[in-house]
Amino acid sequence: MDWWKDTLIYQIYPRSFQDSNGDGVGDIPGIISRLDHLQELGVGAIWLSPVYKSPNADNGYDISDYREINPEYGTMEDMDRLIGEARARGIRIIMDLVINHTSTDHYWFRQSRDKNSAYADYYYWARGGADGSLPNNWTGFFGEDCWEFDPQRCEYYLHLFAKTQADLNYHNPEVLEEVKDIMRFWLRKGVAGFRCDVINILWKDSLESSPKRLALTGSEHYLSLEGTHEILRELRQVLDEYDAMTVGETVFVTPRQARDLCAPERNELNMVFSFEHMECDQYFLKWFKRKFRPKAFFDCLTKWQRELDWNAVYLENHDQPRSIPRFGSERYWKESGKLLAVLALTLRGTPFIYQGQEIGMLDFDFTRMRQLNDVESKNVEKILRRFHIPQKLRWKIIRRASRDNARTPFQWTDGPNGGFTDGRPWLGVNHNCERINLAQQEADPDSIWSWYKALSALRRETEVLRRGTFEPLEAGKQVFAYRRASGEDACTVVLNFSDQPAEAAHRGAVMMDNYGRETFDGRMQPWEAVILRQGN
Ligand code: TEU
Ligand code: CA
Repeated sequence: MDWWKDTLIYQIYPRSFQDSNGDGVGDIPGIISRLDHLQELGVGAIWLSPVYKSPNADNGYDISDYREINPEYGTMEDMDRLIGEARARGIRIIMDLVINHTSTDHYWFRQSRDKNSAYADYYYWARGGADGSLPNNWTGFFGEDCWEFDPQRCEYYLHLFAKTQADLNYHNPEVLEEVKDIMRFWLRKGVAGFRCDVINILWKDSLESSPKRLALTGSEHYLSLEGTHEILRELRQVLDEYDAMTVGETVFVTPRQARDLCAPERNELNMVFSFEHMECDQYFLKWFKRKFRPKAFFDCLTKWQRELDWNAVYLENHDQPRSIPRFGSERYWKESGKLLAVLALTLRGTPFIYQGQEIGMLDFDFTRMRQLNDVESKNVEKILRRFHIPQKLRWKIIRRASRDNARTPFQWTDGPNGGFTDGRPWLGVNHNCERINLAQQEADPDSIWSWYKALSALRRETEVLRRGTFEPLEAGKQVFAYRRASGEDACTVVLNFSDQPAEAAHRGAVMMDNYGRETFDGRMQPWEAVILRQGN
């Protein structure tokens, strides 16, 4: 029960983790060959970004068959072997469940193009206006119209993401039954649960136009509605047959909505990925970056820590730029990488580490749009062009916020392509792999990797760091301090988010300090992070 509360979860983006056959694309045999790396880190579960059959318009988030493995990644035998090999190392597998939409290549969608087929109502189909207008005025997540005309059916279908990601219609009860079958299929194979993609937007209450004219027009018709809660409670029954866990990716949730989605007594999700702390460096949309303000970040984290009893804790994933240049400092790469590790592993909740975070990987070093792959970045660049934004500014915007920042291949060695592939990588390897790579950090007891290992071990051995309460102590311009307590036991964490030294009011015996300090008198170096036994 609640095994996921004591576990460190590691996210793998399979395309970029490890290639095993020289085709430049990461694959399942590649993952198997690196399981020892994860075991050393003390990972208890892997969240695998989608490996299902997919035409890859959105790198697997557009699924064309939920019961098949994308041949680029391997076979179902490889997948079964991965589950077994991971289990042998005490590592569970969590699959990505993408059920808001399917690829338009999916059999259901192809059938759905025929109004008389059994699949006719699997998606949201609607007629446009007589004047040639779209069925409604909603806008999509990837910056384009969210309706596409299908010449065969002579109607439009709804797609809140890319054109080839058609939204499933949960008003049709058969869709939910299909999803339950898919879940059983994977649970029977021995997976431990699911990360549920954009799970709080499943239920659309109507397709009416919206009077709001902001970005995401129409979202009041699908964000965290009661219909979604009902679906989640039904899915929970399947999950309970297998004691499985779920973490929901929930866009635009407030703490209150998050609580309704994951309060244990409501039997929906176990935890959610919320986004608010990822928005401290933007105005309204992620494309409009502002300077990172540590204080706003601390306050936001504190709010979420207090309002939810338990939640997923993350600083990186495949949709977000890397955390060091964003919340830390490239100048103090190692120090701030270690500080962010402390933050991620000592807040209350289940920590999710994204591949490469444990060696301090940085954003891509591309110089041209052509080097990018992500559908979202390409769409947005097109829009910026349409608005006559000059090339230099377009590039600046894309470069800072593109999802490809975190999708460059894992840097294993300082060799060709960072040891990721013998062939031509599907997305460029960062040239800094000469400096930032696992092999080098394995040999260095003072590396970010060694620090992650030590922290992970400390967390495993220290109950209060896993299960203790969270009490905020200080959230200033640069210092963030909090206490974790449980019965007689307590730890205090003090973090200096700055290139400048700081003074903190906390004292205590040092458990870990990224400057190797053994006693702590409150004076802090740039990006110093310290965990104190007891303390206040
Ligand atoms: O992401 C949902 C989502 O809304 C954002 O995180 C999105 O990726 C983007 O950053 C908005 O600017 C999930 C997946 O994590 C993402 O990779 C998929 O592309 C998306 O759903 C569609 O399945
Ligand atoms: Ca491969």
